[in-house]
Amino acid sequence: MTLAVTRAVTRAVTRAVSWPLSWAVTRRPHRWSVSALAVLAGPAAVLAALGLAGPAAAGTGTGTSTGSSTGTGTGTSTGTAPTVDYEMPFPCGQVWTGDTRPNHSPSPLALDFTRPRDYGRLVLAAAPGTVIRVADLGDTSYGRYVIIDHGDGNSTLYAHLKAVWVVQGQQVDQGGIVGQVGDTGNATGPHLHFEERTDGVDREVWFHGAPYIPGTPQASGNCPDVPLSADRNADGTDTVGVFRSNVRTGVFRFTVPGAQPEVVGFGGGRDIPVTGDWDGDGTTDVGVRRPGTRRFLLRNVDGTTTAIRLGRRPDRPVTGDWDGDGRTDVGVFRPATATFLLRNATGVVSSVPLGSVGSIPVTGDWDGDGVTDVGVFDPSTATFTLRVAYADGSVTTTTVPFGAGSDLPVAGDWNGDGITDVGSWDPATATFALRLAPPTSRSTSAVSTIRFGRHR
Ligand SMILES: [Ca+2]
Ligand SMILES: [Ca+2]
Ligand SMILES: [Ca+2]
Ligand SMILES: [Ca+2]
Repeated sequence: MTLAVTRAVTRAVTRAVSWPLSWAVTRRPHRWSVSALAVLAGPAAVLAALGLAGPAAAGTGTGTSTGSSTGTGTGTSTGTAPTVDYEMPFPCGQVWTGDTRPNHSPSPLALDFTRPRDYGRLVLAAAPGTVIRVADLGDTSYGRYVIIDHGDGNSTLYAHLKAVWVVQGQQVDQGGIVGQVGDTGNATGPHLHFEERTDGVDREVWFHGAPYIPGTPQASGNCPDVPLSADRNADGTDTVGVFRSNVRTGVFRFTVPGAQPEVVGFGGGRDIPVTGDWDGDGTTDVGVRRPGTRRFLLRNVDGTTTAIRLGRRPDRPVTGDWDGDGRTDVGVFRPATATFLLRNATGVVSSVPLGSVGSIPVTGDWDGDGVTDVGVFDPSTATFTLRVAYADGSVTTTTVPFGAGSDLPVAGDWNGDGITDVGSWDPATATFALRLAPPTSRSTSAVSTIRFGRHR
């Protein structure tokens, strides 16, 4: 991605947010992070490094595929790193053990992951990508399974699922929920059958930059930051932030110009973050959508939580002031039908079709009339499509190419002119690029860059 001007104000923000990487797990073992050292010291140290208290969760699982599991954990490795930085397909910090055997189908390189009480546990995407297959083979083979395409011939496969939470064609981020551990297909007990593939052929499974040694309990490092925006001081200008999935809790971190980041703990580790001004006081509040219960949990100023149930599990949460009353409402984008479902203050839900199954939703007030509009980001073309509906019933859509296909889109009013601007966050560098012009403007606009969050 090419980035243009970095303004002085942005440099000040960048200085202010250059906080240390204090968390226990960093993403690359070659940095000799706490986690890398802990891995060398054994599973107990891994748990300690991840802040998991209590007895070690490592232990024998309760079921494998047909045949006995004979993983030996000899430590042999073919030594070839995948070109995708995979993480374990489980929530941050959860400890799982994968095993295999010589006659494991389709390859001894496939792994069966188990842990105590594993039935129904969440299965997460090991890397970002496109869901290219959702299938159900009944009582045979993989049963209910999903394949995610990560580009350049790389894919991952998740089998024997109890339930699938994604649809074919959908974009999933790293850590996105794929489904739940089950025992469908040819399985004698619950477990996750997992494969990493290159050009459709199984390859040695790697996690967190290192080969996984079968039979070894390992804590998941699938703890990606998610970018977001907020106006935390009610000055009419949005700043950026990230939501971090910790082992048990969710943590919002917002940039604060000239000061240390603001940290707000809310939600659980697998929740999807949302932001909005729920009470209309001008300050952006935090919230989450909990996919399992399909509930939005919105944190009020007085510390109470408002719960609103909306949508289905594969739906992606969105927020905006759909009715223009000054308070932010909730909604979802449904990938299967490429439709927004927007709930206003009285509970009425209206539907707005836009984009395609592979679109990532973004929302903002693109025309500055006080009513939030919808938009989508298409990763295949790195293009925003922004929709504005006018009072007379007419609708316009504007396309804005911005960022790269591997970026995650963000939207916010970066320059405080009342019109929402678009932006992007590059997961590889944890860098925001914020477009400082009305989205409907064709001018070559200035771009402000801010490095914030933990890169992947
Ligand atoms: Ca507020
Ligand atoms: Ca409203
Ligand atoms: Ca509007
Ligand atoms: Ca603006």
